[in-house]
Amino acid sequence: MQGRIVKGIAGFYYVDVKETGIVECHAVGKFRKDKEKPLVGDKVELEITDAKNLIGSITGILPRKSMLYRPEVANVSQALVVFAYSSPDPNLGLLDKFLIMLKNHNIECGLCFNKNDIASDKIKEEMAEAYKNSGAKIFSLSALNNDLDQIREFIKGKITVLAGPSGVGKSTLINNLCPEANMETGDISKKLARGKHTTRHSQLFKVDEDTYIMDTPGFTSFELLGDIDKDNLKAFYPEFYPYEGGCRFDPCSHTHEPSCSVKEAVEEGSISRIRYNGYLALYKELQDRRKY
Ligand SMILES: Nc1nc2c(ncn2[C@@H]2O[C@H](COP(=O)(O)OP(=O)(O)OP(=O)(O)O)[C@@H](O)[C@H]2O)c(=O)[nH]1
Ligand SMILES: [Mg+2]
Ligand SMILES: [Zn+2]
Repeated sequence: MQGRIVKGIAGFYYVDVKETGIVECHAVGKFRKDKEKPLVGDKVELEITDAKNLIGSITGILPRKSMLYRPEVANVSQALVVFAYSSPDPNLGLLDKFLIMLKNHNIECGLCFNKNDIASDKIKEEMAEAYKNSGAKIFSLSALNNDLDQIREFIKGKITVLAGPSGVGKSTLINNLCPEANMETGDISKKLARGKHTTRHSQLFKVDEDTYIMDTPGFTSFELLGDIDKDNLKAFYPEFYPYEGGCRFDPCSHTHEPSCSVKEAVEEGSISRIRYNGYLALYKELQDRRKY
């Protein structure tokens, strides 16, 4: 029998099995010995030991297709980066870092701007314009609405991890996609007062057969740029690709060099100035990063 681990707490794993529903499992000793640990997202072999109470044990882990370490989760196929148009205002430096980090892990990305019910047309247009060539599929919505067909389409048949800062509406979105999730949501000021995010551990929620979505408190900003170097930062900006090779200098960092085709494209309006300024800021951050 096979299933998908949707949650792991204190040595117990909760495995979603098509035929029976959730089975509570204890990983058997062999995993400890092999230094191999079942993870949320893993597809596993299991045996049911107590059919009445749906208790079983995991006997094997199927090969992983992908692996994320913070949060620790297996087989994520794509991410949905969630930011709000306002309340909280989007921190675009952080947003770009999420896109870069996910691309660096070879994870396909959607970018969801939430709270469009309280957003001005100006900010909606600005964000659509800035991110249209960023490589991410863009969504604009209100997680409070039930009109989430585009998102359902995007996540169908996949494991999607939600990433984004506190208070943008990730748990609200999950609750609407999957009412059984019943995630705690909340006012950001109350959360800040408590010094905690509402979401505390990683868990997969089933939206449909083979379709799971994961909320995570995981990603923190300081580790987001990890092993990325200032000289390969430009590779994370698909907007620049058509202009690569057109600069006077080769290589060109597109920051200060004369006759730079990327800078010219920004002047002409073919590359978003918001994205380009973000690139300059991150480039500087990487340049100034302390070397160990
Ligand atoms: N106006 C408006 N408010 C929203 C929308 N989506 C969520 N909210 C509100 O924003 C607040 C934060 O939402 P959560 O879903 O808890 O945010 P979160 O991203 O899960 O936050 P953490 O768990 O702290 O990371 C709640 O008060 C929600 O009701 C939306 O589309 N429009
Ligand atoms: Mg949450
Ligand atoms: Zn250049």
